[in-house]
Amino acid sequence: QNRYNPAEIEPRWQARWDADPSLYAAEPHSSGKPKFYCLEMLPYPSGQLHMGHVRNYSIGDALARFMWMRGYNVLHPMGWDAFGLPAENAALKNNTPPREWTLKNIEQMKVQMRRIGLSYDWAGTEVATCLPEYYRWNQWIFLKMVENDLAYRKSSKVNWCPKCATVLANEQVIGGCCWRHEDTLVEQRELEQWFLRITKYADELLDGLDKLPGWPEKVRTMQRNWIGRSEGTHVDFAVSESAGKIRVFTTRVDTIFGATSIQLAPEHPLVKQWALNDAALQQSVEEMIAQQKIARETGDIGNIEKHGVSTGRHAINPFNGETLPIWVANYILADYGTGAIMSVPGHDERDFEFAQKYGLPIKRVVAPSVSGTEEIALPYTGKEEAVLVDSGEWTGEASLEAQDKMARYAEEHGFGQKTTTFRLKDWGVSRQRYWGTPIPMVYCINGHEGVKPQGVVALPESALPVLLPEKIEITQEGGSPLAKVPEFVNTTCPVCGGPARRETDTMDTFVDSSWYFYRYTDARNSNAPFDSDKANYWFPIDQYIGGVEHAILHLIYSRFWTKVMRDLGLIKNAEPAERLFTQGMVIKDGAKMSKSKGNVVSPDEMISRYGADATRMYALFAAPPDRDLEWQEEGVAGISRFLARVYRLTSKFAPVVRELEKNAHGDEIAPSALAAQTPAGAALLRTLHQTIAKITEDFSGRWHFNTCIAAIMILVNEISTAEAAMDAGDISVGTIAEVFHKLVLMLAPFAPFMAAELWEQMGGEGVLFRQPWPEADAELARESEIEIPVQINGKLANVVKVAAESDEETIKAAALADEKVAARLVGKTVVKTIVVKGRMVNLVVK
Ligand code: ANZ
Ligand code: ZN
Repeated sequence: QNRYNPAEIEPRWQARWDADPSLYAAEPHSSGKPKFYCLEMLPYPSGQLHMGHVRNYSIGDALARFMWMRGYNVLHPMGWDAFGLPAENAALKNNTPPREWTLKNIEQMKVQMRRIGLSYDWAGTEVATCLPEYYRWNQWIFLKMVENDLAYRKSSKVNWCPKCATVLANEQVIGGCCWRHEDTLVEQRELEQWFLRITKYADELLDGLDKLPGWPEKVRTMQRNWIGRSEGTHVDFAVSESAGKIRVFTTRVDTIFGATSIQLAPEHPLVKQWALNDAALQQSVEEMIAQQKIARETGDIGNIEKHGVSTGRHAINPFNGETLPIWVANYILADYGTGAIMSVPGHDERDFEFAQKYGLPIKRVVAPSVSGTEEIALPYTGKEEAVLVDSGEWTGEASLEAQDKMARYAEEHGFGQKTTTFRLKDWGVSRQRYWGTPIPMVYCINGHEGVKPQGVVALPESALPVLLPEKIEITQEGGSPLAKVPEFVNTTCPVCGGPARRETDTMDTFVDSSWYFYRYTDARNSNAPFDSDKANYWFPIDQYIGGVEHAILHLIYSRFWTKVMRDLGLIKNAEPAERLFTQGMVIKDGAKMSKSKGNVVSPDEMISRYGADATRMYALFAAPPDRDLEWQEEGVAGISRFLARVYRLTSKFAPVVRELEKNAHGDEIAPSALAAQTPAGAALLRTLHQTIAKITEDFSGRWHFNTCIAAIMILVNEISTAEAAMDAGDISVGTIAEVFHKLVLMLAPFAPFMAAELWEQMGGEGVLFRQPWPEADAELARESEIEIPVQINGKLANVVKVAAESDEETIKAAALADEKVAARLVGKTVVKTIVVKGRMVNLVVK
């Protein structure tokens, strides 16, 4: 009857937990306890959990349970990132409506999550972003953004995947192809789109990263690069052949005497104008735009083969009056800086390559010293140590200082000024898809004076939610499916009552995930996205856990959304999450698990074979959580055997513990007094308290759950060894009770089903997961003997054991008495003995 049978234990406990919706519910913020908001990234409801989910959620679950046991008021929510393309694809394939398909998948995955025993407050928090109860607040916030000039419309080039028939964000373009269709080249299209003005927050988004020490450095670096703040100078060059001028952006105005041409992006407005009556130019420019368009649109121009064409026009360098030819070049990006540069081949790699190819002059204007005659190969790109040469009145100035002075000079003379440029662009949120949040705007046929842009009218709040129509035909061909639903499209203008058309694009699904964690704090609110008091109590998130693949977009959009909501007065915090943890991938046979590689291990199968406890414990044990985890079924089997051992031992002694508990009338069992211990009992208690100390520290520090579990294994080994002594009455009943009690408490975050079962068998009162976490007793944990390395002339000779409290003399005596040490000392004289108490002995000999 002491046989471990997870197939019996786990469903039984799951049913009991399901029957009590308050089990994992957060307490109201008046509870007086410190709060802990433990958040895992919400999944897309594909229908099946994968091992990456299991790992992510096992980490969060262990942490949430630990924090409950540490006395925190824990918010541990879960929801569904439920809009998106796969639902439409499924509709095409199986003829199931997206809503039905999505909700069915959610139910399926919820069953899986319950089976794993995850401690979510389903009743209080569950959110599915595809339901109007949620997406109406996307619309509501969108309207606030329109009101505050944070959402606007503009015509722009978009990445277009012909297979998805939709616009892709730049990050969804990988190597020029669609992220979902690795074999499909992305095209460019010009469309009217809605944009969110994330660039307004560029500085704050960047500077805020310095104040997030709880985020991994690599994530912060990725975000810094993504925002890409660049300090430089604008300089205006007059065009010789016309009245116009060309503004360039440069970070090296100090090199301006070395400019030998001006280079324009092929999309530059002047190029368009000149190409109108220059067929040859038109032709070359079109080719340039077509050829490297993807690399150029995504800014990925580092390695493209450089091409250019002369416009036959010229510009005047305002610093020295020199005349420079104006070219068009494919390595100049249209939407970075001003889309125009001064080309300095002597000091810039890309310009050098270009100048060599087209025979443009290459000049040296900075050098490591004033003499400027060093045989330093061009392009020379140094600047900290560089000095200007051949630069008129600026010759001899240090580069960095010259940048300042020359920018000021340009400003004084009205042809330039210091400026800051960002790589970050405004967030295009329009998608030509059905399964997303309708954008709450209409286009009125009456122009509406004063409404800008003309005829674009925001719906009033009272018109929300704009519901997605249920009856819809999804077809392969492109364009917005909603545009083909007249009942949806045709509406009346809220301003004049005249006929109007609804916006038929829907919002990017990154909108949904930008603020879902605020909704969790008040998920059933039907009057507001959430109550500010509740959000202010729970925020910032204490620990956010998820995949590093979300390091850039999701996390930047979430940070942006937080700042917008703060400025709208909805919340007080400036950042969503205090700490972020990115777990490693789950791999099999050395590769990421994926259907295409055929190396997917299904969580359900593992659970059926070994139980949920063994599966999740393995996911935590097999690697440190931030590293990749190589899934090995033998490893799960090993954990399952380990759990079986724990089960057998604990069950066996449970009646003893229970009896004692009964006699103690619910009082705590008397703490173990060392004096009353036999050596066997003392040794067991020592390991127990060392284990408690180690796990408590690992939980609060770096989450090395793998070493936590290893420590529990050592403890269980020790218990096994002591089994005979326990049987023989050589270890007191009180000690036995303490050991098993605390063992089960420590197992609770990792193997909750088995821990709950054993807790009950031992007669434990109340809910296991609300019991106080055991405290390590330093006195009990202290080793009675310690090992001291003995060195002779700095080289290790042997390790000796001494009583933990030994003084220097005793340690020295023990070292000299050691056989190996003594043997090495034969015929030598000890001239000096250095004893570092509790650490080591060094004998200096001649
Ligand atoms: C002249 C120069 C001389 C430059 C030199 C660099 C070194 P970051 O740091 O990335 O901001 N540039 C400016 N706009 C560009 C565009 N739209 N497409 C391609 N290149 C562009 O780089 C700024 C530098 O990148 C600018 O400074 C400009 O080249 C180039 F020795 O101006 B530099
Ligand atoms: Zn109108």
